[in-house]
Amino acid sequence: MTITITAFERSPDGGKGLARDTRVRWALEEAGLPYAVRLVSFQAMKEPAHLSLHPFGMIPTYEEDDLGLFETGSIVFHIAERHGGLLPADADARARAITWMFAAVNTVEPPILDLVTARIVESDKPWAQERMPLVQERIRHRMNQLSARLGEADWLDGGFSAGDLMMVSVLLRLRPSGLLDEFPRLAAYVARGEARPAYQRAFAAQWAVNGPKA
Ligand code: GTB
Repeated sequence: MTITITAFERSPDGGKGLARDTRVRWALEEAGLPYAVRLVSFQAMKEPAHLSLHPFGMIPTYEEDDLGLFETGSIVFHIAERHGGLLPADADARARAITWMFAAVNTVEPPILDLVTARIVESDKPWAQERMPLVQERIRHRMNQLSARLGEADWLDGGFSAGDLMMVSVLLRLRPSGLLDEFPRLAAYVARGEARPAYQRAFAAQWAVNGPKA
């Protein structure tokens, strides 16, 4: 089995690991699977060869022999389903872990992405400053709920799972804004995820591509 993913030729984040290939790299590292990376430029992402893999012209994609996938939730789920270490064996615990994966991308990530949009895409609009507190309050509301559910636990539902991998990856995007640090339990949860050896290997691999060149 040969696995190839795509990633930015050079991520705009300069190696912070915030582009979405990092979560796929992390899942592959947790599963102990070797993989190759095809780096693509912004221009190449919009060309037919890449569009045949990713209809929306984005990274990451995932190729495994004849199978081609896009969407990180689906890719991480595929890896978790076929390989050990990311989903519990017990059927109910597995269903709950998958629920957390969906919660990460469907319920927690959207308000965080809205902040990114507000800061980058809409910053020159006359209403941008007025809207910002609303955007931030929506995030704080969600973070309060998530923090209350996590409580003093290390992970969202028993042991580390693909649900945590997705949630930590989503929360990482919040760190540059300073909002993550307003929620000490969530900041510690993210730090626990980052401390995992598999995350460290994934981060180092993307850093080798995107970090400042020596
Ligand atoms: N829902 C899809 C998934 O989860 O796979 C979203 C994929 C996606 O948004 N891909 C982005 C992309 O290819 C890269 S990760 N964008 C190119 C385009 O739209 O033309 C998003 C991202 C980009 C940059 C930073 N950064 O610089 O910090 C962080 C995250």
